[in-house]
Amino acid sequence: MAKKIILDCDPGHDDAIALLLAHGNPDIELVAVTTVVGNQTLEKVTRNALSVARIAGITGVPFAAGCPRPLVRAIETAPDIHGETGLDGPVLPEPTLELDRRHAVDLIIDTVMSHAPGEITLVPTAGLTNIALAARKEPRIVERVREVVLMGGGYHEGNWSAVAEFNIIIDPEAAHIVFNESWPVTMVGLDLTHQALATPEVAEKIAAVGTGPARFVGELLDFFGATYKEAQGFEHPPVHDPCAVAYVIDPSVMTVRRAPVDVELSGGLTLGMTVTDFRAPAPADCHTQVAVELDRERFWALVVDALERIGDVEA
Ligand code: PIR
Ligand code: CA
Repeated sequence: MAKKIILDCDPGHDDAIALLLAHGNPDIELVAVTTVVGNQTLEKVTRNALSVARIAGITGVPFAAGCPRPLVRAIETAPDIHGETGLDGPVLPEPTLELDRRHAVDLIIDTVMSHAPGEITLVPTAGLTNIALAARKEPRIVERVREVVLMGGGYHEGNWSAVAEFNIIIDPEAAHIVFNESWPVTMVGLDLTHQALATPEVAEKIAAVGTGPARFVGELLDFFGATYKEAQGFEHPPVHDPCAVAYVIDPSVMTVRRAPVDVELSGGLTLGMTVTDFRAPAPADCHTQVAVELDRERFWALVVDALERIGDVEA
């Protein structure tokens, strides 16, 4: 049976690719998409999500907008990487889907509570504001969710400070809530996603699919590749968010290690660090694990396969 997921995102070039992967893969059923401030303002990332839905041919899935700012901190966006729109590069079509009237937090709660325990997996690929608030508003979701597979953090790498990753540091209090609830959490962090580099060979395989959605991904990678080179000195851009979706599709696409993770809230230099304790043995109540090594070939094969299945979409 296909795994049911809620994708909580801030598109974002790699979020857009995560959405395409989730939609095109037969082992995933996308049951809701929610947005949150992150790479750009809530208004921009929500519009981007709806435009991507049109490009991908996603219909019949509720999309809802969530929190317009983090719990405590001021808004921080990433225009250096994702541009002024949050999805600079390709020309985006006017959205055709209508936004669900519910707040994302309520859509998450309604979806989890109306499914059987263990049915819904949460896949956050942005700041954790919506997820944290959902856990606080309806604590029963914590037991009911199958697992949380999130893109964020890292045990050795940072990208927004020496030790912190963007999705965690933009709302560290929310991340603290999510990592400290009792649900199983898989942290697909920078240690893993920096292995998912869109090399020219990858871009070639995607171009060879030859469809509208594949061309869209090519344009995303062109822009993302240029900004990643300029702003972060990467030869090829790391495509973070689809890695979390890939783990849900097939956990054997990466190795993971069970280890306690907590989020630093008071460090002078280490705010937002996902402090990971690798001392053995992991405590019996350890409910967190971190992604370590990616099977790159199989990961990219999943992305290409999803694009092939999506095919050409009537606009
Ligand atoms: C990527 C992101 C933010 C900043 C940079 N420099 C690069 C976004 C991606 O969408 C991904 O979810 C996560 N945040 C990676 O840090
Ligand atoms: Ca993201």
